[in-house]
Parts: sequence; structure tokens; C-alpha cells
Amino acid sequence: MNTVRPDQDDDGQPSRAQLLALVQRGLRSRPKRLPSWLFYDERGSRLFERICEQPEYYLTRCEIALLERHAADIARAFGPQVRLVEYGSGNAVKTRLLLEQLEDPVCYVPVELAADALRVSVERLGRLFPELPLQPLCADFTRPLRLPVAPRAPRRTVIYFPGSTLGNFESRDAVALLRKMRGEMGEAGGVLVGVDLKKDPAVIEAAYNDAAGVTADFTLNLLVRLNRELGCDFDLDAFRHRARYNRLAGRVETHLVSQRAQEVRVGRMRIRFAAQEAMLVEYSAKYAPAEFAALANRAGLTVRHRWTDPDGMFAAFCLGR
Ligand code: AVI
Repeated sequence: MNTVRPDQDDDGQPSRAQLLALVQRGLRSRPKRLPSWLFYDERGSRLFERICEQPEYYLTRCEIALLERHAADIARAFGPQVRLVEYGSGNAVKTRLLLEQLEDPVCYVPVELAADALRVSVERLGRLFPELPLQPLCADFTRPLRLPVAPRAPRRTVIYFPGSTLGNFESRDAVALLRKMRGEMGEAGGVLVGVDLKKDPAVIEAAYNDAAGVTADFTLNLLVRLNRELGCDFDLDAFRHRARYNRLAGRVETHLVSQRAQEVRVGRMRIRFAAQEAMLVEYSAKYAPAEFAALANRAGLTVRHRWTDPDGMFAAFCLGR
């Protein structure tokens, strides 16, 4: 659902025609579905930052606690003179905790499609690590990357993919992305990936249904975006956010549910929604450690180390060939 994005304009967003075509395709499929990367326009990215601060959304706090406790061990596992390539522009706190511990890092390569987000994170890290060469790459990390030439030969390239974002990919797309990382890291390289672990479903569901309603606003913002960018006429009061944990599939499935029978204009098409019809907008997969190891194996990668936060909620896996 996430992996294949169309080509983008300079601002990292698809053109109007591309967006219209992919939205019409998603709304004609049964069940209706839209890719979750559509959440992240400017407002959506800000709402996501607020989600990370909600008391119910444990993921960010636990991943930071994990790094506070284990960043030195993680850095030791990778050894000196690492080239660190991060998929996504990087949460300043997480990236800082890791970079602080790396011994004599060769360079840091943040890979991010949104040019503004990339610039902001590079400025921030440049202030924190004035000696470290920064090589920002404005690109879609789901596509093959041409990494910039490193300023000196690294001993190892490490692809860092924090935040449980891999959980937003369907498993075959997650395997394809891990396989791509395997190619980019080279023979001696490694992958460091943040993974949300299976736990009490009530705790997981609460994280995606915060009391302040920030996640609901984040999900509904997808319709705001389509109204603005495609001239659709989604009535925001006629759709509701629903996030449920599917135990069998091991993932949160987020839907926008139509509150009545209605028709919506999408370009020249009129799309019919039945009352209570649910449109799939996001998966957030949760893994048991053995399940994640099996996923990595499908991509030709092996778990070398695993660290968890003190409460055992979130894990960081170090993968190698
Ligand atoms: C970015 N990603 C890992 C988040 C998650 O937990 O799946 C996105 C999110 N969706 C709703 N809340 C947070």
C-alpha cells in the first residue's frame, strides 16, 4: 500500500494528475483504500509530531528511552567509522542520541523527500555536530538511492530506520524495502530498525485513539488534503476515524468510516459510499521478536542484536547479512 509512490515535484509531492489518478484508483478498489503516506502534507506532519507527544502514544517515548539506555551498546555493535544513512529526515532527539555515541562517524546522510523538513533537520544537527559531515539526500527512500560519495572511506554503512515506520508497510513491501537496504548497505554494512512489539491490545489501541483526538484529526486531515489539492467535496463531519487492533494480522488497521450513504466528487468521478462503509488508510504492524526475525530473513538479513526499552514495549534490531 505504501511502497510505490509516483514521481514527485521539487517539494516532494506528487503532481495533481498523479495524485488524482492514484486516489481515483484507490476509491474504485474494493474495499476502498488510500496509501498512508498521503497523511504527510504540512499539517499532517505537524499533527504527527503532536501524536508523538500524546500520553497514549508510547512508541516515541519508548524508543527514546531505549536509545538513552542502549545507544552506547548499539554504537559498539557497529564499530568505528560508520556512514549513517537515515531513512526519513530524523527526529532530532533520536538521531542525536545515536550520533553522540558513534565512534569517529564518517558522515550522516538523512534521506527525505520533503525539502523543508530535510533542511530543518540538517540545520539542527549541524549545530549539534559541527564537525560531522552532513550529506542530505532529497529523495524517496522507498526507491533505489544513489548515495553521495563519502568524504572518506567508511568501514561500514548503516541504514537507520527508526520510529516503527516499517510497520506502515504491508509485509511484502516491508521485505522489499529491507532487501533494498541490504543492497545499499553493502557487504559489511548493517541495518538498525525500530520496531513496535506485540503487547496488550488495549494499550496498542489506545495509542491510536488518543483522548485528545489528535490521531482522529491526523486521519481526517487526509480528506482535508484531497479537498484542497483535488477539489474533492468530502464532508469532514460525515466521516469518522476508526483504529482497531487486528490480533490475527498483528496490526492496527485504521479506517475512515462513512457516517451515512453519500457521494463524493473526485475529479470527474462521483464516488459512492454506503452508510458505515470503511475506507482503509493505514496499517501499523506490531511484531513479536521471532516474527520480525523471520521477516528480515525473507529479505536475506539476519538479526545480529536486539535491544528493548526498560518496559519491553519497543525494540531496535540490528540486522546484517
Ligand atoms: C509513522 N508511523 C510509525 C506511525 C504509526 O504508529 O503507525 C503513524 C501513526 N498513525 C497514527 N498514529 C501514528
